Amino acid sequence: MDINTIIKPENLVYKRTECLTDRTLSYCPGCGHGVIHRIAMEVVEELGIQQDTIGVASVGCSVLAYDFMDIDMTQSPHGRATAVATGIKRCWPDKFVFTYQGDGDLAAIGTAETIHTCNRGENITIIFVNNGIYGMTGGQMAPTTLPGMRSSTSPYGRDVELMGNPIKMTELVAQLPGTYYATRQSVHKPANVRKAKMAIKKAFENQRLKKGTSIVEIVSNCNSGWKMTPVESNKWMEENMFPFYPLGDIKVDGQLVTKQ
Ligand SMILES: Cc1ncc(C[n+]2csc(CCOP(=O)(O)OP(=O)(O)O)c2C)c(N)n1
Ligand code: SF4
Repeated sequence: MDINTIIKPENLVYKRTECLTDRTLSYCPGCGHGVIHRIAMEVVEELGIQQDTIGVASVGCSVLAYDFMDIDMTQSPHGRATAVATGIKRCWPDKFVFTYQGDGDLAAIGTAETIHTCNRGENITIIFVNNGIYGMTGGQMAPTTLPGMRSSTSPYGRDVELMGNPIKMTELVAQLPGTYYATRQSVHKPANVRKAKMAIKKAFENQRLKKGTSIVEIVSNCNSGWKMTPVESNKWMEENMFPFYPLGDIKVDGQLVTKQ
């Protein structure tokens, strides 16, 4: 079989969504950000809302998200993404507005914005990529760094006595009345990618129904910052991140999900 037979349209099994640009992603090979970009934009395409979606990129490795997502986007550094998204949504209540934030951005410099946005029940979608460290700036400890986890600023492992406990932001904001949907997903395996995509779709559909804030946390790797190969980092994530940050729904349709 020659190449021209293989690439016939009827043999097509995957096509990149037109909601992504042709730019080469700036992420490290093996990093979850690229997959999360793809599924977010596939959701936008499937819902037919490319012209009606406005994204807010934050600070961190995803600072250039507006180069990769072919929709209207702005950028709001230093944790202010949900505040900017609030303003955009209030000006254009019928647009689909989302933020794309790492844990350093959302759970450290943006703690106040995140909590108050959820508490106000702003009708937006928050995509929160939790890789447990500050990726872009060199792998420093973040509020989400696990106890004992090594980072460039906790080279002997996070000492809880000295550095405090990690914050489970999604559980925290799920307690707030304005948070309508809170879930934690991952993208390290095809089945998980599908679940994460369904969660992002639900979060966008909640906006159409004007239900309040939806937050989709995606536990991801930072293979460069964790100083591991992509395969090692996914294994490490399963063995260490998931027990502390269990995958699954935390609040659905405004109701907290009781874990058995
Ligand atoms: C001292 C200092 N504080 C804050 C910043 C802002 N800042 C730029 S990138 C970054 C890291 C963001 O990490 P995260 O949100 O976890 O995203 P990742 O790069 O891991 O995807 C921060 C905090 C900075 N550069 N220097
Ligand atoms: S430094 Fe980490 S978070 Fe940033 S692109 Fe590389 S692997 Fe991804």
